[in-house]
Amino acid sequence: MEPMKRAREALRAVKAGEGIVTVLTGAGISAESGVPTFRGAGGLWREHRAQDLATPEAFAKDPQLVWDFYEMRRELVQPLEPNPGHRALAALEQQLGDRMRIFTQNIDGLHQAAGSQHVEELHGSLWRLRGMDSGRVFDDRTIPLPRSGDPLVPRCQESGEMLRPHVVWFGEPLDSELLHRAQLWTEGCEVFLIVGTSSNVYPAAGLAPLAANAGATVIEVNPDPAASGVTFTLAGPSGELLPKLCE
Ligand code: BJW
Repeated sequence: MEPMKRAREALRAVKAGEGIVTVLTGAGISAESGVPTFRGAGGLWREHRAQDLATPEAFAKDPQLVWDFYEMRRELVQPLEPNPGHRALAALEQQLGDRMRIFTQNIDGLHQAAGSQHVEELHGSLWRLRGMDSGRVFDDRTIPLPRSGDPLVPRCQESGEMLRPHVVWFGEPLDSELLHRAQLWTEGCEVFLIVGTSSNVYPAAGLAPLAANAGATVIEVNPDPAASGVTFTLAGPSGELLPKLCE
């Protein structure tokens, strides 16, 4: 039987029962919305050096350069819409309710824009900022960012502290409680769906093998599959394949 049919059957069995579906998404799910990926053709890390832009050392050395990079991405993403892949996952959640979680490596907010309610952002959000001293998190969807005091780098209007993007850079730990939740949902699921990630970046890349070791059916959706521990590979764009898988 073809992988799509078998993957659909695995998902249908969960819908009919009481099992859990855990989803891990990466940049590829947003590619058809127009968000650039990191590593493929046209990827951000092809044009920009990650160590100059997505590390705490880079921000300490040149906060303006790093902020310019994130401003550019906020401007790029703001007008974009979720695609049928995001929407298919939101529709699946309508059927499964609390029995489904999306853990996304993406910072673009497109799962939430598609209507998904249970989304956990492993690498943070383009739409939040964090105080360098207090660690306080600010929501901000306005572009350009409010700037006071220093005209180049945003600061908190109350405390004056410098603000940074609320994202996880290389060498920084993920929120430990969030990562723990991701691991629990991964170990406890019947179906683990991994979509649009090159599985290069840890600890997220360790989740699919964790699911497989715990006995889950692992379904990968990616035109260039890369995960390990996969049961069914659906090779193709998620905007086309997720609606077929989830309907
Ligand atoms: C489609 C498609 C379509 C295209 N449909 N698909 C163990 C082993 C080795 C290294 C490490 C390890 N553990 C930790 C590390 C170090 C490091 C790491 O993993 N390095 C590797 C690169 C070697 N990890 C970290 O540093 C992490 N922190 C950490 O481990 O801390 C430990 C610590 C503990 C205590 C104290 C201190 C530290 C943090 C990693 C943070 C990653 N951050 C970024 C930037 C976030 C903010 C931003 O966006 O600017 O996250 S990097 C970037 O990569 C971004 C992404 O979320 C992440 C993953 O990328 P993703 O989503 O997989 O995208 P791509 O482009 O790689 O792939 C796209 C895929 O889509 C491809 O497969 C395409 O085929 C596919 N695709 N079109 C479906 N239409």
